[in-house]
Amino acid sequence: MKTAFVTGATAGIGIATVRRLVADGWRCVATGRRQERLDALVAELGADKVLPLCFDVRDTAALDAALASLPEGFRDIDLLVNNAGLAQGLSAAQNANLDDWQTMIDTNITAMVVLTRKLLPQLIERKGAIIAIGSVAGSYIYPGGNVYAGSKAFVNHFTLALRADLHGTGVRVTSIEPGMVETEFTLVRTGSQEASDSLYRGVGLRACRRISTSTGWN
Ligand code: NDP
Ligand code: 8X3
Repeated sequence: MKTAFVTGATAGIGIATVRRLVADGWRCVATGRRQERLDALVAELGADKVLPLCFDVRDTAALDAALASLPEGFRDIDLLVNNAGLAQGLSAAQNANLDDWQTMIDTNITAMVVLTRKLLPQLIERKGAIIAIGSVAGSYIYPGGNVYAGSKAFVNHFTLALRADLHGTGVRVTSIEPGMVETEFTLVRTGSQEASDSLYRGVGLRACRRISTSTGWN
């Protein structure tokens, strides 16, 4: 049985990814800051299938401790899903809150590259795979998207850079750039359930700009 490491598995795209992977026969390390959500996921899918790791991805010391705590059976990672991420605010750049910008850069960029670097040696050894969740916002910009859009452009570009560096190692690298998906994303971004409900109301189509795959993905 193969093992995936999925960040941001307490909600939205991450929790759906864990459910799908487990249904397809994978074991998953599921991460996030909300312990009760991780506990519920373990109760739902089974402790033999899901290993919860509760930590903030921006905290490198906590990440190191979490990785060191992985038990036999969840220690050998075949697939890294870099999903944890967020947007904060929708202000134009000239009015934006710098703390919001820093939070997005720390979470969407820095934490992702740190975790990826730490898992790369074993992913290479196991000829594993990396999937990064970018966004259409990384290519198609809207007012107020500024640093969020820039961080997602980084995700997409970093994925292409990884593919170049890892060519010949057997590691497969993919980015997925979803369009609007109804999750907790807009609630987190705006702090308003009403804003979230109104954005997603009536949205029937779910767009995905590109799924880029390296040779050999199937
Ligand atoms: P959600 O808000 O529903 O889920 C975000 C997940 O990221 C949660 O599990 C959250 O866990 C985790 N997370 C956020 N910050 C941290 C942190 N500092 N440390 C640990 N975990 C963190 O949003 P989505 O499912 O929509 O977002 C998932 C990814 O998809 C993001 O990268 C987002 O940019 C991307 N995306 C989303 C789209 C959408 O329309 N929804 C479209 C395109 C891309 P917790 O709060 O428990 O820590
Ligand atoms: C999230 C999609 O369009 O709300 O990446 O920025 S969008």
